[in-house]
Amino acid sequence: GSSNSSGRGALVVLEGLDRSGKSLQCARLLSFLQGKGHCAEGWRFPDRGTNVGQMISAYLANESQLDDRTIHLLFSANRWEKRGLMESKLLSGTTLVVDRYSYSGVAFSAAKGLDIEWCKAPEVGLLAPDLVIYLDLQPEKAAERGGYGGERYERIEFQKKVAEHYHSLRDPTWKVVDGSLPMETVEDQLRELATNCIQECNGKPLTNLTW
Ligand code: Z5A
Ligand code: MG
Repeated sequence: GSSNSSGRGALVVLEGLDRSGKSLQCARLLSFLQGKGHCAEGWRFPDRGTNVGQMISAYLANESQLDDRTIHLLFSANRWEKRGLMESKLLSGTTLVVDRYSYSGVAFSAAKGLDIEWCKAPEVGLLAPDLVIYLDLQPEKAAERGGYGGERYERIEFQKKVAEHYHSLRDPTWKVVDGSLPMETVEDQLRELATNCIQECNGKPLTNLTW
């Protein structure tokens, strides 16, 4: 798309349980923004394209075993290795629509029983999102959608624990959208949230996650 008239791009993050509709809505939001002439890219974490990402991918597919803290730090390292590129894209005016971020990192590892403060620590200093959209969906309803695949965390009992941890991470700046609504309704809400965010973050400096 064309470059934004002035200022930096927005860091927009979608979070939510498995099957809550993140990937679908990221793709739809991205094409909406590009259609409106915004310079925007779709990103996702884990980014399976790097060496670290390939280790994560093998772990998720149950092709390798890693200690809980080790895989936690790899997920974090996968964001750190992309931090510089994210920053330069944002500063040059590109809006990033990101499918999962640090909140997934903390919620999933804490659901395994790791101390939540320990889980947050390696995320400190990564770029802070301008907007976090949480697609809220009951784990039972999520499980009804298309069925889980064979990846490591795709079990309902585990997803319930993840939901509890997401809940404790929520702060008043998060925009919670009912993920059980029809796709088009969710899509409309995301369009409005993202459009407002892009306008508002114009002129605001980029900040880091502090927790
Ligand atoms: N993980 C971690 O542990 N630590 C980290 O730091 C990070 C991630 C970043 C892989 O992530 C795993 O990594 C994930 C968290 C962990 N583990 N789990 N479980 P991933 O992003 O690669 O996971 P994914 O499998 O690609 O995506 P997903 O989360 O499972 O799904 P989604 O993207 O939220 O949903 P979707 O694919 O858009 O939609 C799912 C289905 O629902 C699909 O058939 C849609 O057509 C349907 N759908 C979507 N919206 C609706 C509505 N509104 N109504 C009805 N049906 C709908
Ligand atoms: Mg997805």
